[in-house]
Amino acid sequence: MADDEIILADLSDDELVLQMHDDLYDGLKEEIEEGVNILIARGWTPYDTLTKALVAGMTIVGADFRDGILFVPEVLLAANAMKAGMFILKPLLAETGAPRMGRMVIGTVKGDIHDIGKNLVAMMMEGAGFEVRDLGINNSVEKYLEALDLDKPDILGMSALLTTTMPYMKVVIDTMKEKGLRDDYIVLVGGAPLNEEFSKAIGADAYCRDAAVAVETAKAYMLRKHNAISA
Ligand code: B1M
Repeated sequence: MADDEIILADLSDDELVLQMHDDLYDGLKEEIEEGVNILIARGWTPYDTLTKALVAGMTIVGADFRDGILFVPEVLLAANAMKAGMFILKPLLAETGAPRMGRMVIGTVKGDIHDIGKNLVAMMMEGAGFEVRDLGINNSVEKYLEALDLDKPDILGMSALLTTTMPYMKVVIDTMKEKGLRDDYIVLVGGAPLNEEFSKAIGADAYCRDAAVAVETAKAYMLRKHNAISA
């Protein structure tokens, strides 16, 4: 063992979280897995582990990617490490015993391969009691419509991380309108470049800033839907 090797288990919580930010930055998958396991063993909630260790680390990666300090290969490694950590947390987030809330179909739009945020939303929605079908990335309007027809979800969720792909959400919503389907579904949208104004302009029901907001928004809409049915 090298003298300067860091033993993750010897670090305090704060030191470990900072070290995990560094490890995520360096794309160190095994270290991220170990860090997640240590935090969970120390009694951290899956949600805190996810947001404070992983999502916060990814924010640093995002800033340096934007500033040209990191490039696609490095960001891919970071994304892989992040996914490995999320993989450990997924069953823990789903184990909340929450009552069945409703059904959601979610996917990243055509031309866009970013899926970490969308995966996180899917995980948190499952944890909150929603049945989720994840369509993955690069979804055409036809794929969304096919899933709506097949699954009859309450909610359609769309994710876009690029300014060039976010307009595709409007293509999907406009096609739903043309086919007379729009009002049959709650349409929630999210992704870093979106905002409330954009969501209104394209005719979505709501913009969700993050996964926690997506869960709260979905719950609120489901409550409204149930109240409307029973009224
Ligand atoms: Co890309 N990328 N990327 N990238 N990438 C961004 C988005 C970018 C902002 C980086 C930057 O320049 N700062 C920039 C977009 C600029 C723009 O459009 N204005 C960018 C670019 C340019 C690109 C490429 C074009 C780079 C290139 O090839 N030259 C290319 C595009 C590929 C394509 O899609 N066609 C590309 C590729 C990649 C990688 C493959 C290397 C990798 C993706 C790996 C993967 O996802 N499997 C990647 C990554 C990792 C990023 C950053 C660094 C991180 C994204 C992420 O995972 N964040 C990103 C920088 C950034 O966002 N700051 C960047 C963590 C995640 C938890 O947050 O995704 O925002 P986020 O999700 C949040 C909320 O947004 C919300 O909840 C989530 C959880 O809280 N949310 C939803 C998201 N979807 C939702 C759906 C909902 C509700 C809420 O439905 C109801």
